[in-house]
Amino acid sequence: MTFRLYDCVVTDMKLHKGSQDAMGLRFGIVVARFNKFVTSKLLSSCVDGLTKQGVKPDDIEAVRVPGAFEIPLVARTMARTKRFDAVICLGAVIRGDTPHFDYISAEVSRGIGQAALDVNVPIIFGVLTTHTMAQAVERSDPAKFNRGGEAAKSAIEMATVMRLLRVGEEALVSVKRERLNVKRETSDKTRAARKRKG
Ligand code: INI
Repeated sequence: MTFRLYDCVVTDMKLHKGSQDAMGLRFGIVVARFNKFVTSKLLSSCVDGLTKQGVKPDDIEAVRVPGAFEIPLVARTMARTKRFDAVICLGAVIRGDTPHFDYISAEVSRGIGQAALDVNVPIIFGVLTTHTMAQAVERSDPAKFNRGGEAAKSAIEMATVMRLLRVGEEALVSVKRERLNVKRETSDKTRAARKRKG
């Protein structure tokens, strides 16, 4: 029996899934300057996470933007170049006394999700949304929650899963092409046979 799952492909009970082997993969990073004390830690642990898994520093490109609100546009633009296997978004939105937090966090999460769907490239949501600065600091700390390192892992897994699915897609296209050719050959033969019969 052969069937497919969306995070992997299962064939005769052999499980193929996304891996952490990142050799040869290319990554784009968009990082917000706002709350730089936090986002710079997210950036360094994200880059560490990628290089530890075999990504060459030359295969990583980072772009700094003013704040989280600006992340989706730049992430989408980077993804559209098709130069990256995944794009990672890093930022820190921290709740204050006004509703500003709600507008920014809603827009950045919606925008990142929409960009990934539009462009068909994994775009990873490594944006912290916290009630306090202390929570943001904890989550960016590589010795604690290490959200930057986690974003790197998610990006590698999604990049390898998408490669698997693309190979599957290409195989499907070539099967369809083959079937079409067989159909054409069959109808050519039938036409030739009819012609011979008169
Ligand atoms: N940007 C952030 O990345 N985090 C925040 O906590 C934040 N707050 O709280 O205001 C923030 N604001 C800036 C915003 O993202 C835009 O850069 C700005 O509004 C210009 O468009």
